[in-house]
Amino acid sequence: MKDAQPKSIYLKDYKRPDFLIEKTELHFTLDPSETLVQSRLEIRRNPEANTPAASLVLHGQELELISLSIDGHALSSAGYDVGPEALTISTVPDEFVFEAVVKINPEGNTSLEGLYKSRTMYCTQCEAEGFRKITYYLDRPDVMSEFLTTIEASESDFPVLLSNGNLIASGEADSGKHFATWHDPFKKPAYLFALVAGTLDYVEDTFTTQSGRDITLRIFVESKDIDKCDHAMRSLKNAMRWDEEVYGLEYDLDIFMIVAVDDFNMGAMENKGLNIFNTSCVLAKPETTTDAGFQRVESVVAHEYFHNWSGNRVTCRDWFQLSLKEGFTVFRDSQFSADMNSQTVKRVEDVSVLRTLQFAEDGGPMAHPVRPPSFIEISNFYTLTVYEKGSEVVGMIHTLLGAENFRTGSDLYFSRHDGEAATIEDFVAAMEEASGRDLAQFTRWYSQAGTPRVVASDTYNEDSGTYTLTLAQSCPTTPEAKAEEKLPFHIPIAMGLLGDAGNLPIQLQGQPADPDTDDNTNIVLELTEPEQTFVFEGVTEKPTPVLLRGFSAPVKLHYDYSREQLTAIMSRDSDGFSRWDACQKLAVAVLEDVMQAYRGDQAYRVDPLLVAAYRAILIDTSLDKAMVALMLQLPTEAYLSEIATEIDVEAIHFARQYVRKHLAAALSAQLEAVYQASNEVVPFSVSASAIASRSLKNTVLSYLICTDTDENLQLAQQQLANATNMTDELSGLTAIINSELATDAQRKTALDEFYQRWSAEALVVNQWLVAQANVAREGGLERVMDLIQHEAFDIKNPNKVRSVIGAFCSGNPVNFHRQDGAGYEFLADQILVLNKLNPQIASRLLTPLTKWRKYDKGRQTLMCNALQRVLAEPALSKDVYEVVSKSLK
Ligand code: 0A1
Ligand code: ZN
Repeated sequence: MKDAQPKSIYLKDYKRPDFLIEKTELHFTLDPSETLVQSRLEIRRNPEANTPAASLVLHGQELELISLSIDGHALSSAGYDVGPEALTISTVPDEFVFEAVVKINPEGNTSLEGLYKSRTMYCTQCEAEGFRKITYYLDRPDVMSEFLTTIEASESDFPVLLSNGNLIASGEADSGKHFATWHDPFKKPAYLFALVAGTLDYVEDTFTTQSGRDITLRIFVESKDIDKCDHAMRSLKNAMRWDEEVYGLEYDLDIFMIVAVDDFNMGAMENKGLNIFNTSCVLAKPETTTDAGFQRVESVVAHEYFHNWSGNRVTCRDWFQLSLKEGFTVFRDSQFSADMNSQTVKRVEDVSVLRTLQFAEDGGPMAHPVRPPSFIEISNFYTLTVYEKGSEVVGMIHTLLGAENFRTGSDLYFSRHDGEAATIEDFVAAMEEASGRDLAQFTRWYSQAGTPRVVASDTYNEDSGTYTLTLAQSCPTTPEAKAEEKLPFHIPIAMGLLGDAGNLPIQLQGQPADPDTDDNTNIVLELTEPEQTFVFEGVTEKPTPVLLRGFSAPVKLHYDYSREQLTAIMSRDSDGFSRWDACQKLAVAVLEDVMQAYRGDQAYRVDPLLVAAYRAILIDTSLDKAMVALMLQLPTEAYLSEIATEIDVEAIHFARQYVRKHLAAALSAQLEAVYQASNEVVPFSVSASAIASRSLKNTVLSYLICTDTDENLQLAQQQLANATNMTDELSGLTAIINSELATDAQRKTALDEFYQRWSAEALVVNQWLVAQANVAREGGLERVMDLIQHEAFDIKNPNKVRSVIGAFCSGNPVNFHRQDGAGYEFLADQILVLNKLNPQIASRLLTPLTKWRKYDKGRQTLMCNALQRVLAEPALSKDVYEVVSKSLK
């Protein structure tokens, strides 16, 4: 790939397709290494083409061409040209039938893109550009076609044959094999095509839509997993009902199917009527699945289902518009999860991911706007920015417009663009029309990269009772634009004022009080200028501003809070998110004290304010347990690294451990009491309150294990032995293997017994691998090198790669960032292997190395050396080339 340097593709070069495909008929004859794909495409010239070209150019990769014909006439090799990425036919009529026969090799397909084998099953992954590995086609999302798909295979090996839409015929084929024909009446781009064949069992249910149509729901799994489908089915039905109630959107086909696959690059895929899921995002039962796992299943099932409208009925014109479907769908699934569980907890979880991982992406060499202007390999742009920041951008529109106008805008968008491939402009225009608001400045969120910084300062005038708040915004330089070139964003800042006894009423100067609202302690300021001042009247005492309630915008907001002000917000503000956020800020300040002492070789001091604040939370039984658990969790090493100017790996790790131990010792009585109180035996449930209770108990256990008390080690051992669910069992195991009290033998016994108990459950074994990869004790790299030799590891399976290599490199900073660079060399070795097998996974694993600029000089050199070694590989995939070359720029 390196000989001809991979080219960038630009949004500004977008042209409408020269040809359209009205109808697509496919016939698959399945075989492990020689699958035959016959296609019949009804093609016509696009009357709206920008630059009508005479020749027909179809995408195609790794296809063995058997034959071609146009209108029934076979083409001789003089009539066409086949390259590694395209088939060109120089002259074609205005309207014609194109037929091709190609051979493909599913068994040899380790990229897991196109048609491939996973264990005993055939399945497909076509987003973004995988369909071109199945047959010659116009593989772009603005070419939408009706599909008719026939699959022919041995009935004994592949009793189940599935594709999109409705089953219209099945039976015995002339060959003696059996066949099934599926018809999808909804026009779709090729990236939403799917095929599955295998020996699968299913659970079935029905859903009656609001208009009274009965939909058959089926979840297909290997028979050993049939007892792990209930939660996904329940989640699916909840999602279907919720989308009707909240967005007025109803399902359209007569059947909705989900298939669980063990080898899958991403979480899941929204293929029309036939969603394909990574087993990790669909299978769940209490014995094998943690609470986080249950919640992930609920949200991913909902996410893929919601795509049926935001993605499938209205799709993207081109891949630069990816956030049109992904940002909106993540926003919708977050609203859903919040409604099903707890608003505040969901918000805290989402913001933690955003501030830790997306902000890091936005500050690194791969930073890009929510709508990137260019890419080399689109698979590299399924990012936290496109998904999570994209969702925040939709969320800001929701905040600015209000729920009602937002819903009107969404209705308009879906009705106006149903059956079309749309753009981000189309979405914003619908929102503007529905609300009468001008979002022109707001759209800069889609085109400017980087995390804006907002600095707040204030004055209070006691005599006049006025409080003046000044907000100033800026945005750092990112690869596509310098800081000075960036234009101000339109930033909604939800806020309130806190006084001694609680929140104060808000009266903004020059703005009449809103008679419609009974909550006058909350306001959304709109920051649109580089600097703006807001004056509040009738303020009877010097207030503490509570800024960015609910994290109303994806910005870094700075205000010079005193620690006392933070504890006041923590205990008294009306907004749960802000209470948690204040707690995090206080903890960061305390951790920074210790980091400073560590660097300066001074005595360590943990601010008693934090101890007191935690004590108050632990003894207040009226508080929501989930919130208590979240507040007790100190900012992660990843978050501390993100906010650092230069990452001091050792200081961060030391400080966090030191403060944890200090808190565990100072609060041991309260921690023990909370542990005992929440360790009751109750029937298992995944209700928000049951999850909250386990979360608090296990957070507390992670503190108890930091003490020097043998009884606490026994507590963890008992919990591991007696657990009736995976959340408790895994927390017990994690506590033991991280404990400094445990002996090597005790740690080994716990791990061996766990493995023996669960070796047949791939998803549990993955969690066992993650737990080990994350152990921060010395020797982590050697342990991980042993793990990749373990029988449970398989480099061809993305879940295993993520569980060992991914977890180690991003979740175990002290070991990965070893001073001698051995961690970096290990990762480069693995990336070079994966570059050949599965470029998408190889490229994603690179992320921790791309952040080299934030480390000390010594580490910078070592990290760059590892990247250079990867770049020197002669046969580098586009995926890896793009990330390595951009991160070294
Ligand atoms: N569209 C899917 C996820 C997905 C994205 C990219 C893929 O290959 C590059 C595969 C799947 C979703 O958002 O769920
Ligand atoms: Zn999605």
